[in-house]
Order: sequence, then C-alpha cells, then structure tokens
Amino acid sequence: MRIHQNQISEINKQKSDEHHREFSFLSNSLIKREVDVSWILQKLSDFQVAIPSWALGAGGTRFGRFSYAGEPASLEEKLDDIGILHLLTNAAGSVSLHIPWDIPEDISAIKEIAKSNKLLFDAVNSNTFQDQPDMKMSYKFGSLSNADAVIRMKAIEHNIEVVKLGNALGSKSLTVWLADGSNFPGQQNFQSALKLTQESLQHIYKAMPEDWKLFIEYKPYEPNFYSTVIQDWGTSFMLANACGERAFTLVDLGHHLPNTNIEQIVATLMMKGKLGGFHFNDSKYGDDDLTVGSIKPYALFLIFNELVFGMEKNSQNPTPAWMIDASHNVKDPLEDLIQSLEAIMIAYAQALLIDQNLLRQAQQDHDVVLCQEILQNAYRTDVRPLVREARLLNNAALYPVDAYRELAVRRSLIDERGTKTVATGL
Ligand code: LRH
Ligand code: MN
Repeated sequence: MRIHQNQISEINKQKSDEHHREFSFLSNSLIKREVDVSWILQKLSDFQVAIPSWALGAGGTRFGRFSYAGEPASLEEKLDDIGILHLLTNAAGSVSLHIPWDIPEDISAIKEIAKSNKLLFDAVNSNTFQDQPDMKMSYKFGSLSNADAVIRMKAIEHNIEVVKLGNALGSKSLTVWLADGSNFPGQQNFQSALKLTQESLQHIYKAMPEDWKLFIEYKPYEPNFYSTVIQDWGTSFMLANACGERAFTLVDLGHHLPNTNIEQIVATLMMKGKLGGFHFNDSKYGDDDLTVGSIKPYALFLIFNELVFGMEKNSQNPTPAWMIDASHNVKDPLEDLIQSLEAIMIAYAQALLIDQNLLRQAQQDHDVVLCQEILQNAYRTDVRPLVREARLLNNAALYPVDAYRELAVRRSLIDERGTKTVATGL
C-alpha cells in the first residue's frame, strides 16, 4: 500500500488557510522575541527519527496481546509502512532493524524497497535476550555475561553477524541491550558478570568496521527483577570507555527508576562526549513504552533543552542517533508513531526557542525566577504551527493523523493483508 504526495497536498488544501493564519500569527510574535524562525524550520526539517522495525504491529504484555488488523507480515511491508509515515511526517527517514526479528532475506531487494521509500538504515539491534529455535544452548542465565564461555562466544558471534548484516544494508551502528542479570540475591557474582560483559563488548567492538559506532543501552530491571548487569548510565558509560572512542551510551527514556533526572544524565554524557543516541518513548511507572510525550511532556522538553545546549557547546559529542522504541498495546501502530514523532518535533521546537545565552546569564546571576521564566515561556509557546509549516515546506501532511484517516490507510492495509497477519517484534 502506497500513498502519494499529491494526495497529501490535496488534503492540505482543506486546512491551509487556517494553518497560514496560525503560522503567521506565531512567527510574528516570535520575530518580536528575536527568534530566527527560518533557522528553526530548517532544524525541524533536518531532524529525522529512526522507526523501530519491531514496533509496526500491536505490542503486548505477558497478560495478553490484542492484534491489530492489517499488520505488516514481512520486512518489505514494514518498510512500506514506514514509507507512509515518512510521506505524512517528513520525520521518519530511517529504520532501525532488530535481528533476528527482521532478517532481510534478499539484501539488495530490501535496499531497493528502502530506497523507494526514501529510507536509510539506522542502528541495527542484536538480540541475545531470546533463544532461537535452532540453538543448542540457552541465554536463560545470560549472554555476554554468561559464566559459560561457549555461550558468551555464541552471543559475541551473533553480534558480529548483526554488524555484517547491517554493514551490507548501509547501517553504521550497533545497539546492544542485554537482559543479563539475576532474579535473586546470590544468584550472580556481580563483579565477574560485569568483567565478562566488558570483555565480550570489547571483542565485539574490535570486530566492528572502523567507521561503526557501538551503542550500549542500559536498563535497571526487566526481565530480571533483582539485578541487571548494565543497569544504569554509569555502568554503560564505563563499558563504553573500556571499549573505545566509537562506543557510546544509549538512553532509552523508559529505562530509569521513578523520578530519575534524565536531562542531567543527558547533559553529563554530552559533556563527556559519550551520548550515542536515544530510544524515545514515555512511561508512568516502568518500561511502559508508551507514546512519546503522552505522560511527561515537560520532562521531554527539558531533555531537548540539554540536547540543544549540548549540540551547540559539545563538539566532542557526535550528533546522537534519534530513534523511537515504543509498543502499541491499544492504538493503531502507525497513528501511535505519528503522535510520537509530533511530540518529539514539538519538544525540539520549544527547546530551540530558548535563548541559551540569556539563560546562561540568568544562571550566572542566580536569578532563579528568570531561569524558570525563560524555560516556561518556551515550553508554554504553542509551536504546532511551526512544526506544521516545516512539514508543509517538505510536502508532508499539515495534520498527519487526520490525513492518515482521511486516506483510510488502515482500511487499505486490511484489504491488502487481511486481519490475521502478525508483525514480528515485541
Ligand atoms: C529493552 C528495549 C531494547 C530493545 C527492546 C525491544 O527494553 O528497550 O531497546 O532491544 O526494548
Ligand atoms: Mn530500547
């Protein structure tokens, strides 16, 4: 199922007067605030978020999964779905594959389909948190940290295989997330688990092509509920330093204990040049993988404030990899991803409104009230007309969810694929 640009421009016509009214009102008030509107529009246009190949079907929990009709049953169909997202939002310009959930059978055919959907391949993800049908051993008690050297080598070889596959597709980075840990005190020797994990990651790092990056994703708990080897940013940071200059920490927003100050972690990692990328999502309690900005939009804004400051000041930190990592238990997966992209663009646009020099001066002067005024003036600015204008300038939809529904995309996907197809992934 494909949609075409002219269908989107047709739909945009219905709302363009309303949009232009709201956009000119906003840009006039921003110009009065000495904001460079065209600079922000360019930043928004250039901001591309990778879509997870494992989040294009309905997600679920151990308590159940309610499938969504018209799910993509193959990687080819997943790339077409991301192509639809990209046409509607101009913000979904790449895909992050999870191996073996999405192994391309025919690399050149997959590259063709990606190209025809204007998609690049972002980080590839290895998977040593599930046993594969043909496996003679198990990752039940760990993979890169497993006390059994044969199992560790199996996991290392899998990661090297994933890098080879990613390299053939044009990807330039590997994301490693380990479920490794323990469920009970005494079950695991913390020091040897960390030491073995470090050695395994160093082995993988050395096997990567010279221009590749390694992203080490941390998580405090689940599926292990007493300890996780790579439990927090500090452990990931240590392991990245132990690997080398092309190893970085990956921040999944859902991988923090309640009330963790994530924006401070982001600032610290950028100052140290070790912030590799993000898995954007939102959560109320644990690793809920909910729609970005649906629970804590102000926290997301504060993170983007640190990112904007860091991208201006920390040349030692490469541009982070922007990726979504969400699971859709009750929403149409594509509508959920559109809402996540919108929330990311809004938080970024609001953060770009902040006069970082004015804020620095207020901080120097210990003018605490003014610091908050500067932040909240930006946060309380309705930047949606800006985000819409950036889409319009790139021939995308002014109102992507409305356009998705008006084009009856889900209906067409169901007509094409039926109601029983199940997408691989979470
Ligand atoms: C772990 C995680 C990781 C992925 C998985 C799908 O919770 O965030 O990034 O490998 O979800
Ligand atoms: Mn993640």
